[in-house]
Amino acid sequence: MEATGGDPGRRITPLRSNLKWSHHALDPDPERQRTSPDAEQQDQSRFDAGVQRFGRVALGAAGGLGVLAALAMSTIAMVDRHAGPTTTVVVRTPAAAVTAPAPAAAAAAPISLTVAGGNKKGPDGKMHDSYSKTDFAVTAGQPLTLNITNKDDAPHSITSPAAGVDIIVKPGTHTYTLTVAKSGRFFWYCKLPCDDWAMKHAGFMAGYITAT
Ligand SMILES: [Cu+2]
Repeated sequence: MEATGGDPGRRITPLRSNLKWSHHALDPDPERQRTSPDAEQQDQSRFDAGVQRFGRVALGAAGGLGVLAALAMSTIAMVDRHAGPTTTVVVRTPAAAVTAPAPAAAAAAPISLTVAGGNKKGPDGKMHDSYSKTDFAVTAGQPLTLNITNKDDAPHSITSPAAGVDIIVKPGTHTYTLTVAKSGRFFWYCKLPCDDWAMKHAGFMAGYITAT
């Protein structure tokens, strides 16, 4: 009647091979993965001791209970291995985090763009005024630097009442700051009379500001 576990050796052997495998697979120290014959012998002794202690449980349990017992023994073997005088306890102190202020979020890289009159063909086949870039992504509350070269002889603007943005873009190259307090996707347009069609179409004298 082998199924009743009359022969302890027959029941324990498969558990042993399982344990040796999981034991090493779980070991976080790669140095230990290369087991010398000595270490192998120690492991075996340690394992055998564990089997002695849990033999009754392992033999008495059937099916899933046997697996649980195997896991328990594996855990105990790992604890044994790390116990003892050589155990190092690393205490992480939060001193650095407390004394050093968190680094400020990196400022967004400045964006350079141009604006010119009658320089971009529209779907109507006519040339229209346009900004070279009309979609802007910003972080809410953080300024985005815009280096804008206005090649036209009249000012244009980047205006979005909903976003609280109203930048007057003078002729020549100047630096402006685009800041949106709240997150959202906002339509903007050039509010200064220039190209009526372009002022209503994104990609020309209008576009979107996306603040996240
Ligand atoms: Cu304009």
